Amino acid sequence: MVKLILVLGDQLSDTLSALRKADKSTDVVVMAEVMGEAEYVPHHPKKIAFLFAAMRKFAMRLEQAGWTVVYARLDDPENAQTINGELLRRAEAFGASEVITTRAGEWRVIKSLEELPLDVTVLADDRFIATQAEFEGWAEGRKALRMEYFYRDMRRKTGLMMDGDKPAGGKWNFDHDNRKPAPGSVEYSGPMRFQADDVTREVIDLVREKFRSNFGSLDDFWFATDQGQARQHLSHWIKSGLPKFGDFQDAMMGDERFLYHAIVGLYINAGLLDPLEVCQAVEKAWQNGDAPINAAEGFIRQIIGWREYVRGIYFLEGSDYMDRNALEHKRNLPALYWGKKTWMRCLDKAVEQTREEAYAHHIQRLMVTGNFALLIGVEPSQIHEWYLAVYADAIEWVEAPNTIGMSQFADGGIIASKPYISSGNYIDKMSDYCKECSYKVKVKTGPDACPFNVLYWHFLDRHRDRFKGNHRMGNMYRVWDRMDADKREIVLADADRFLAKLDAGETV
Ligand code: FAD
Ligand code: DLZ
Ligand code: SF4
Repeated sequence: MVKLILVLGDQLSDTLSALRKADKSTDVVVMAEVMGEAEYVPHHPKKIAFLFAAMRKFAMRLEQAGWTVVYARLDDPENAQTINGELLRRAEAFGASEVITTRAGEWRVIKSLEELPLDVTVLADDRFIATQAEFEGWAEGRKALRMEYFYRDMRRKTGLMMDGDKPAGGKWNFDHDNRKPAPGSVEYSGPMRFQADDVTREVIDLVREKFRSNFGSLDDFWFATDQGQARQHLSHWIKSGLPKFGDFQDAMMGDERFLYHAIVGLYINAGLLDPLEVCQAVEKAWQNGDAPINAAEGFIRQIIGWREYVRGIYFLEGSDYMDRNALEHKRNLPALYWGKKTWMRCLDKAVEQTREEAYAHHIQRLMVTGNFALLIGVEPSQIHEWYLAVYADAIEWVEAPNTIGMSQFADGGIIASKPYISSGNYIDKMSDYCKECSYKVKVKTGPDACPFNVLYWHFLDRHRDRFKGNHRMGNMYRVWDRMDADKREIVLADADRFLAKLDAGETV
């Protein structure tokens, strides 16, 4: 009997468990570009174009390898426009009643597949270092789920940068050598850019036509769209970007959108690159003396540490995770996130590059757009949907823990031991944004003051009951409490005025 093998848009890996389980000679691979997936949040057109082009090329690759693939293009008149609708249509056409798939990376899709009146077998997604059972075993009984300890287990498991049972270089973590402020100039020419081929051009035209009102530019599309290109991009970055990756991992520059970042998240998350393969290539560069230990260790930690850890949390915490709102924040997401003018240069630059590239690096996400949303108290589900929509690497299993947990503290502290908030001082230290900003970062109150400076205290003041006992925040409260009472009043009044202007839709 024919079985349908469902391959989703972020499952473009030759080694996918569903494909391993299938019989090439009898089974049919089902892939579908559907409005249901393209519209549930208003994805950035570059993200949609990337996924559709990569899906089309992966389907061709499977066909060349001898698979029977039925592929629905978005504009096929017969397209049912949902994953389930497409499976039902193909089940009828092939007289099939069984579906094999690899577990989706979003609860929404997992739950929807459960509703199908077909016999659906869901296999584990083993394109990760840790199994879910391993993560749950690690998490069980722990008071705090801190990434650093989980990461050490993943180092031991993979043997990456290990000398026997000891970490290479005698330390697990070389972050002490990282986190340098923005450099004067960047020596790396940035990610490898690919000319759109025929498949990609056709997809771009389609996306331009169907998603013209979505936030985001489709101009100058340069992403890799197949495994071969993604590997070329990786080699290019390892040779030229990796050596300084660690040093400037946290730096931000107005005119350098990529600095030394790898821009591999979208490729790994879609399945074009394997996380272990990526880490092994980085380890090799370090072994050959082509990259320093702080760069190699820092990078590998992001992949086998953070990436694996947030995935574990997403599935451990369950499908209600996206609704968490521990700080009871209710403000609507300001229009500046969708490109409305702002005088705050850090936000203006982060949003501008997001619109143009469907990319911003971690510190821009955490300490600019995330920090601001947290300080002003945006409802977490709204900022979560924004991140899910606007970044090419955003799939919910990785985006939601980063947003709901790490960035917005909406899970009450499962991921972060304290909220990631800062005044303008941190942004000034790590970036070149403030020099040309209309606001003055050194000014603490009044109309010229950097808004982050007053919003920071406003946040601490309104959440005092929750955070005053947090030992990592004691210092902040001591500084606030020592401030002159009149000054405190002025700070809070300035912050309230700023929030009122924001809510009234004025340009801030
Ligand atoms: P690099 O800085 O070069 O890092 C290398 C790789 O490490 C990344 O590609 C990624 O695979 C991994 N990595 C690094 N940090 C994290 C992290 N915190 N969690 C998981 N993996 C990590 N990452 C996503 O892949 N998809 C998302 O939707 C996403 N949303 C985020 C939302 C917020 C609010 C924040 C603060 C972070 C988010 N991240 C997300 C994590 C991180 O910002 C991106 O992985 C990174 O910016 C991708 O760019 P890069 O490939 O150049 O990464
Ligand atoms: C993000 C996305 C988009 C925009 N479009 C599709 C699509 O048309 N077909 C598809 O199979 N997947 C798409 N995806 C990815 C899914 O929405 C979802 O994030 C993942 O399948 C979860 O594993
Ligand atoms: Fe951002 Fe404040 Fe710096 Fe302006 S002064 S760029 S608002 S941190």
